[in-house]
Amino acid sequence: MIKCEGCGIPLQQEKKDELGYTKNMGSKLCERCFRIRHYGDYRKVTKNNEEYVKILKYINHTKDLVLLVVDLFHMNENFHLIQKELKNNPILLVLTKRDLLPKNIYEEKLIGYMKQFHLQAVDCVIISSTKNYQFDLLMKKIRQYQSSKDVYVVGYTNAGKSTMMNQIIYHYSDLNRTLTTSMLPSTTLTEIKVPIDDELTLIDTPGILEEGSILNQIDTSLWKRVLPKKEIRPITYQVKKTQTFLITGLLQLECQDDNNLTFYVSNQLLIERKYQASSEVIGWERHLLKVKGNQDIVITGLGFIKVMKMGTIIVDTLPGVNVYLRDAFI
Ligand SMILES: Nc1nc2c(ncn2[C@@H]2O[C@H](COP(=O)(O)OP(=O)(O)OP(=O)(O)O)[C@@H](O)[C@H]2O)c(=O)[nH]1
Ligand SMILES: [Mg+2]
Repeated sequence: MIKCEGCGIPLQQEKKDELGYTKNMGSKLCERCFRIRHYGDYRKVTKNNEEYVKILKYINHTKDLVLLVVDLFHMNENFHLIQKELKNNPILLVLTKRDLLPKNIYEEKLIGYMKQFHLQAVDCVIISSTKNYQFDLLMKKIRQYQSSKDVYVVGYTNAGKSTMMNQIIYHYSDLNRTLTTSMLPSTTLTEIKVPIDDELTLIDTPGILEEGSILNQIDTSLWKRVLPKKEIRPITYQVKKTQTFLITGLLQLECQDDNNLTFYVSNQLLIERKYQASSEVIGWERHLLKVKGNQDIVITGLGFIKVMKMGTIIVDTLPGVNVYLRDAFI
């Protein structure tokens, strides 16, 4: 069986509308990967997490080292599934997309933040694939902790697993291939084994789906503005009495007390301030939040807003989007 080099799906020539279709079996890529790479033409694939559980169970049985890749900006804090299924594997935590967070943040603080999840990781490393940051350290740690040749790469969809693997392929192997990456969920479709050298084979996996992300509710044309590509410039507002902040089409936030808010969202989004209370938006969902202070309001897929003081905040956003409070990350 010949597999697509980009996403791992078996190639086929019979069914044009199904995954794996290629006009030419000599080509190394399926049509979907070809179109993502050359035209930025995203074809969404809907996968379910049952398939993913099967993969995790298999990985658990191997007892091999797992690189758990976590996106520092869109951190999904639900690690239950991974913790439950990967009890037998040593886990090396890889916090990626460091380039998106402001430079002046202490990395020890980010690593310390992860402790609350009790992931029992053997170690942790912070990287940026787009800036090729700390890859020598990552490779050193992989070689230090690997228990066999095989090392699995797991995490949520869009975390940056395949992009990280491409950097490793480019800088640490003699291979001339790249995995398909994109801002769309479920880019990688099956496990992809990549022999880096005689001692190391990395195995990329499809990402676990993220429920409650705002990205699931908006058109892919808007994704480019919602997903930051470069370092986020946080924007801070001093709030006196009730004020409302608007990000058109995505979010409305009413702060009812004197407070200090810092928005960590893509700088391609415009934040408007109004010196008045908000009114409910038809068709949106309203979240009433009692903030203790020094907490973040996370809007999954969009970013987070750090709230310094105690107070009441109302968030209106698209239905089905996960909105929650956490201890301040930064
Ligand atoms: N700024 C920044 N973007 C990154 C980095 N790593 C990955 N990305 C972007 O994140 C998006 C997702 O990357 P992928 O490598 O396709 O993610 P994945 O984890 O393989 O996703 P699935 O295959 O769907 O599970 C792409 O738009 C990448 O360009 C990074 O270090 N910094
Ligand atoms: Mg991938």
